[in-house]
Amino acid sequence: MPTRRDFMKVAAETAVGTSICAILAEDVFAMAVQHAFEADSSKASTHAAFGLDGLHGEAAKKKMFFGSATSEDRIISDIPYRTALVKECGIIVPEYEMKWDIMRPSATTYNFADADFMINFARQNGLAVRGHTLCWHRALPSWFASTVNSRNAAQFLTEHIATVCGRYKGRIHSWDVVNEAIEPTDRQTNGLRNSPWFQLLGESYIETAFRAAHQADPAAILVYNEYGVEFDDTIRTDAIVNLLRRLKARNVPLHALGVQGHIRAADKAKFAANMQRFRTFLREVATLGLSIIITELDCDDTGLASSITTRDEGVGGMYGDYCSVVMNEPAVIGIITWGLTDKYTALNSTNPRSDRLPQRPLPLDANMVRKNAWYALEYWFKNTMQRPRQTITSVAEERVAPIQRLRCIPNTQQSECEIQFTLERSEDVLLRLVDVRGQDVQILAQARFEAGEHRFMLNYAAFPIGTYLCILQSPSFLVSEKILLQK
Ligand code: 9MR
Repeated sequence: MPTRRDFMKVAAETAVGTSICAILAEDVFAMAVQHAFEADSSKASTHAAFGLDGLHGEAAKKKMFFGSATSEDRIISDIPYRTALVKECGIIVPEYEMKWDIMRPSATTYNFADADFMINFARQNGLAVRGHTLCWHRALPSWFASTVNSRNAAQFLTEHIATVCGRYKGRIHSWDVVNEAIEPTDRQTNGLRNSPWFQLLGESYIETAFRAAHQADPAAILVYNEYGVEFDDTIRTDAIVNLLRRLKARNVPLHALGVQGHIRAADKAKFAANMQRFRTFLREVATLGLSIIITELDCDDTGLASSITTRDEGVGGMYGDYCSVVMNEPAVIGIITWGLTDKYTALNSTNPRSDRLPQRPLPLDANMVRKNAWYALEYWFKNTMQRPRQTITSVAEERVAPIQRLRCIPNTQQSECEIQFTLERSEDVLLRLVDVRGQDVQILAQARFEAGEHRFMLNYAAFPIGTYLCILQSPSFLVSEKILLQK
């Protein structure tokens, strides 16, 4: 029997779960319902249908994109968060679900469930997806060290990439193929990090990874993703540019640099002092013919006083300074923040404040309220130059699976409503009626139904008149029908 979580997943995968209804006014509710019946889940129609005015909406006017890192549990469990995510973002990136430690429970098996959920959620809400990450020195599974050796490492790497990229072929806007391969303080050749992959394969692992990714998904934008380029560390930035140059010289399929953008508000003066060098670095990368994506922007507020106003102004100011550099570089095509709301920032565990107050590094606060950082991004999306072409359209925007037919036919004289649905195969089904606030009014059925047509009679004499939503869901689909119940 499917669990509640299975049903919740399906609700979360659609733009019209109780979630949306719970907070939107009735006219928007009506549009949401209509949207559920427009099987076309293209981003444009989603954002138009909901009349969204979030950051991606602004970015898209300049042919850029805005999105954020997210994860499965918070999408499933947190309705206001999920709503804000769909409203603000045009693209999401799984913070965990596509890393080796989640995808590879053993050397011979794959866990696709979590990544599949993210892909389906994105698809059904008209969002693009960044894949993160195919080759990294961290988040490796526990079996890795004792199983992967210099004889089989290339095989492990190429097989993993072929399998994962192949599975999501056409569904991924851009892949972080290799993550954080430079660390000059490790004192290896070419400033490369002394990572397990480097130890096993030498520098060639980087090229191997990009070639495997391109072969498996030729349409995806392939990204080398790196941090620590904003400040006065030219040994580091030179090593990065030289790596990119070597890869381009060898015709490696590399399309963009990912600049993570983990910054600190307390580094404002340091950032200002190095702005020109940061600009030059971005120019150098652009000159190699690469696009640039800001992939993990957040602004650590440690070092700022406890006051919320002080921190929000400090963080917002730093977002503004950062944007004044990156938005003025035409090669920068989009911005992703590492989380959307302070509620889920990883910084509270990786770098807690000394006063133990939760950090405020992201565009929305823990109640999904827009902060200075949000307005700084909005300002810069409004004031940046239009990019020459829309890169986000490289995402395959398929039609969602054919819906299971659901019809509701009210009979006002009898205060009854006939509910009919047709299943293409035998399914565990939940059929329920919710009000415009998304509250369950009645569970009409929760059972296994055979393929074919089914009918229910709902007596609504005791219900207040008004608009309701009839929802039919199973672990694999969710459809809904708006009903106006009058007497
Ligand atoms: O934010 C992520 C944190 O919650 C994870 O524990 C960690 C390991 O999987 O990864 C963090 O995200 C990192 C990203 O994957 C790569 N760049 C640095 C990010 C912050 O550490």
